[in-house]
Amino acid sequence: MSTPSTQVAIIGGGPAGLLLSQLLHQAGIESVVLESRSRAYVLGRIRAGVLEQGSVEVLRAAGLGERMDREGHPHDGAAIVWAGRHNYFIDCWKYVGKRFTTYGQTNLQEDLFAAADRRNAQVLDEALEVMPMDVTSARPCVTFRHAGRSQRLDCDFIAGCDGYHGVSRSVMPAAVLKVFEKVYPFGWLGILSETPPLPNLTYANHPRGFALASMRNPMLSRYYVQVSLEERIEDWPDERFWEELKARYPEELARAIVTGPSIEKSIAPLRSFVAEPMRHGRLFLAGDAAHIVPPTGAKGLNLAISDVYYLARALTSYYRDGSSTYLDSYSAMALRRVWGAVRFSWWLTGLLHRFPGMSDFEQRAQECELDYLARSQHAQASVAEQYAGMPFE
Ligand code: FAS
Ligand code: PHB
Repeated sequence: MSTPSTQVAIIGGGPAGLLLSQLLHQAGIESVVLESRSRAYVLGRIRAGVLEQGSVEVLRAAGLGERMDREGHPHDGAAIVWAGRHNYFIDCWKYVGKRFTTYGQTNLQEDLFAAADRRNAQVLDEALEVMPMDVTSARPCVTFRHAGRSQRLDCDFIAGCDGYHGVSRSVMPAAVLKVFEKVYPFGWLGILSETPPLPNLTYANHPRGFALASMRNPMLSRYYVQVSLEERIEDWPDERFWEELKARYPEELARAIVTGPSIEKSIAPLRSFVAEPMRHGRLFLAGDAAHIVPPTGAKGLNLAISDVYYLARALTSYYRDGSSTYLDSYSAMALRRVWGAVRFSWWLTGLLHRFPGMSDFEQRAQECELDYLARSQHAQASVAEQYAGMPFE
């Protein structure tokens, strides 16, 4: 039997991998997605909730807008409360004429799977021991085990969409790959509850720690509180979570928080991570395989979407016009946007969280910066344009 081949082998069936497969299909380019987990496992991960306007436009153009437009909720901006009294609004609509949409990553993943099924896409679940090979040659391939058999997939290009713990980065030589990393001394304890959310996404800076009120739909709320890395889920019964969350919001907002049983509860560590370059030969990294941001700026999923938008455009230009211009500029172009989001997420995390060992002076300085943001239209415009998402190149 001849070795199966495709034009683009995609490692990872999360949002980056499946969206890339969808965009390539629209351009008439064949791909095969190799995902190590089951579909149920991928759908069971509760993650992002905010889509920038640029991401919404990419998803609509990819034919993924129908349910998102029906069930997603547009927002002019997000609120920040601090020192128990102020309320400052990151007004994206006022300053940059853009809205963001709250729409859970789980819903997007379901939509991506449904679109893949409609087009009979080649998505191999539970593909194990996936390994990109010969990525600097003209005929790379991917080896893997599936259905008990060792297999090889020949291809023109490999897209490493396999997330932070994936395999793709590992085939880049140490002399080529440079990583930048910062680990934060706290995590986010997040819950989902079938309760009506607050009207606005609301970030809280409080001496007890950061908190965030978000939503998935009018009857599904998503809340987070900053916790130390030593915390364990079993030490956080719902009652303790709700009490701590309310303690971090001003009285009138705390009273408005509707509590209820959690249907999901998890602790996520926070890190900033960037791998450069995002290309090695015919291997291209996209999404969390290349970068991780603390979720404070709601950038992780949006960066995965912008990477994939750039990579799909580059591959389309190569196959349609025979041009390698976008392929050759992919890494530098994607990294410009990545570093902009990484810096903004780092800055907003520093502004809103209580760092262990932080002095009263530093807490006051944080609150002073928030007071400045609340007073300065110029500062507000800068935060709004970064939160809304910078334009694609
Ligand atoms: P993903 O990690 O989603 O997908 C990679 C896929 O590759 C996975 O399905 C994995 O199973 C598969 N894979 C891994 N190794 C493989 C291998 N060797 N072979 C084959 N397949 C392999 N972002 C936000 O914007 N807001 C948030 O609130 C937010 N919360 C988050 C909470 C958590 C706990 C985590 C981990 C991330 C969160 N993120 C958030 C970021 C998240 O949404 C990512 O940015 C997004 O999932 C990126 O998508 P992918 O790049 O596709 O990576
Ligand atoms: C979420 O809804 O999960 C969410 C919203 C905003 C963030 C992070 C997470 O900054």
